[in-house]
Amino acid sequence: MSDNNLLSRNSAPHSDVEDIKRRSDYLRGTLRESLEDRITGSISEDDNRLMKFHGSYMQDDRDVRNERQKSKLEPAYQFMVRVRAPGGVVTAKQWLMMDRIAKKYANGTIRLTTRQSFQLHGVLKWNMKSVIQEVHEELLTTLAACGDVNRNVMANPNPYQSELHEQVYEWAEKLSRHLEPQTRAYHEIWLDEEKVADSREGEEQEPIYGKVYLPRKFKIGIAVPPANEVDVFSQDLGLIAIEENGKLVGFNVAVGGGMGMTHGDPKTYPQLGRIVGFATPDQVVDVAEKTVTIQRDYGDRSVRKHARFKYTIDDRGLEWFKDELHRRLGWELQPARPFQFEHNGDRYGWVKGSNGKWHYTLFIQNGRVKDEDGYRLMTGLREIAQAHSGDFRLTPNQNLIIGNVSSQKKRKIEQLIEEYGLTDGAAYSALRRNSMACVALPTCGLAMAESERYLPTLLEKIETILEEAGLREEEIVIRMTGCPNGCARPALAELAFIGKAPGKYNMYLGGGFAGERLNKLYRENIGEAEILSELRPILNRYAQERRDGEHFGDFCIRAGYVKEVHSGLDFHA
Ligand code: SRM
Ligand code: SF4
Repeated sequence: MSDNNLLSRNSAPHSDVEDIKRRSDYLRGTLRESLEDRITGSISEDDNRLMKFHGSYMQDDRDVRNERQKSKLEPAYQFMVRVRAPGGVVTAKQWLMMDRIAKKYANGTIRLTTRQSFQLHGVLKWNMKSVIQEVHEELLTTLAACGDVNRNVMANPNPYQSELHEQVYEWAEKLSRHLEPQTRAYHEIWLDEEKVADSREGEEQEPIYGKVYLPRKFKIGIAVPPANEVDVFSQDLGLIAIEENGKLVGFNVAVGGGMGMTHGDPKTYPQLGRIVGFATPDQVVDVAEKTVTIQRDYGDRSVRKHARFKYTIDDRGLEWFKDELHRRLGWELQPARPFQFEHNGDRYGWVKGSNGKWHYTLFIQNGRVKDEDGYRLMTGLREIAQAHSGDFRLTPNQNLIIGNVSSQKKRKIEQLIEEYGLTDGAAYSALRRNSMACVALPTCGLAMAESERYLPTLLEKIETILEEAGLREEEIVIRMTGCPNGCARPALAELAFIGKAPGKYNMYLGGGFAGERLNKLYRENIGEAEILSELRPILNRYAQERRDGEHFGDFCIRAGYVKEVHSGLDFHA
């Protein structure tokens, strides 16, 4: 489809970002010039939009913003760099590279994200090129880690079903490669490739995306039942692996999930993906490509808040989508196959995979890898990476698996885990083991409240209530974000806090334990004291009245605290 046709479908005036993309010459803009400008640590706003496609955001340290303003200094500009790893799988050598560049160019910490990628914070403009080159040398990339394209493809790390995981991971990689932007801009700007004159336009130069790329970000995740760590229903395109006798036979296809919303704007809402059928493995790349092109052609290019695929589907209907998909494919999806999810959290400690290798899942509080007094996590992981011949897997819950450890190496890894006191979370409450918090302050420009820096403190206080109620070992999924964009997928948690203002949160209850149901607003704009006084009686009642095996989210609905929500259209109702 030509870009002109594409815009005629979106007859409303398109957003500024669409113009920036169109004028950018396939993501080049004036990024090269902006990076070379030594007068400021920042880049222009237009280039910042394009920078996202290259895997980075310009930020400023919000902790020192006011102080610098008073001293008439420009904000402390710095860049966040996101490194993609399909399915979260990296080699020990790649881990060591991330560790090295985090210390050399960033703030000395590594952030494991909720989509199984790495993030570095605090990189200065002058060091951006070196960072990206060093990432590239180890065969990883920042390209398309952000921006209006397909993002990091998630896949269930599932160590105990190692053979199935291998097969699923292969498809995550294939999808990731197939949907990568084709522009050479990344190679020219960061890797010093010569620009070769290219007269090809639109579909020829970017066969899937065209000149203006997608209306908005696009996300794919693959789950392997009974585990739903990737929160498959939060993805624009969710794939549910179906196996027979340990072999992958295909995927149920779910479309139109997403978490983001804006406080006070009921036209925005989190939504669950809906299953539209089943595809065999060799069909799945085609299904993904056609789904992406449907969103490319029909997604809203005028209002970015309304531009995600979930709104395209909700506005036009699921039947419309299925017809359009089948028309583009030239064949029809088969009926969906049965499956059952049991949880969306990680399983910690050692497990032996079906391939005979060992895997150890470590608890990493909110995904932040750093050295602290008394807990040298970053050094410990560096030592492990130096001794380890298997892989590392970033989990969708911000944790880390030391994967594919041979029986011979297991003792050595165990020794290092012990030496550095690295934890599998067993010493923590089950609530903390099932917790996630987004980055928020001080780096995230959109944060309204603390998240990563605050959740551990709040958890301590909730843990006291849990102890009293005898619920310390009760698995409850809790998530916090600093704003309603939903980066820690809070709308799927049994208990969630979404930032509203400094120290104030909206409190949500009733999400499904396996990520199959949205939660619902319970209390608005409350601070810590109210959070605790609201939560105490609910947890106490849960301890006394819960049925055998009843999860907290289910109980909150049965006990009448909130209504059950199976569609984003009812989220605000
Ligand atoms: Fe996110 C924007 C961090 C996963 C929904 N997200 C941001 C930015 C880049 C802020 C910005 O635009 O200026 C945050 C950078 C903070 C920082 O300082 O590092 C940010 N998002 C993150 C990460 C690092 C959170 C984490 O703690 O791990 C996650 C990186 C994922 C990755 O590796 O690719 C992250 N973001 C998510 C998820 C969860 C997921 O994808 O599974 C969501 C909800 C799912 C979804 O997309 O619907 C999510 N992020 C958003 C949104 C809302 C999008 C929307 O539909 O409205 C924004 C804001 C935007 O795009 O305008 C956003
Ligand atoms: Fe920032 Fe909001 Fe995402 Fe948290 S949820 S990282 S505050 S955009």
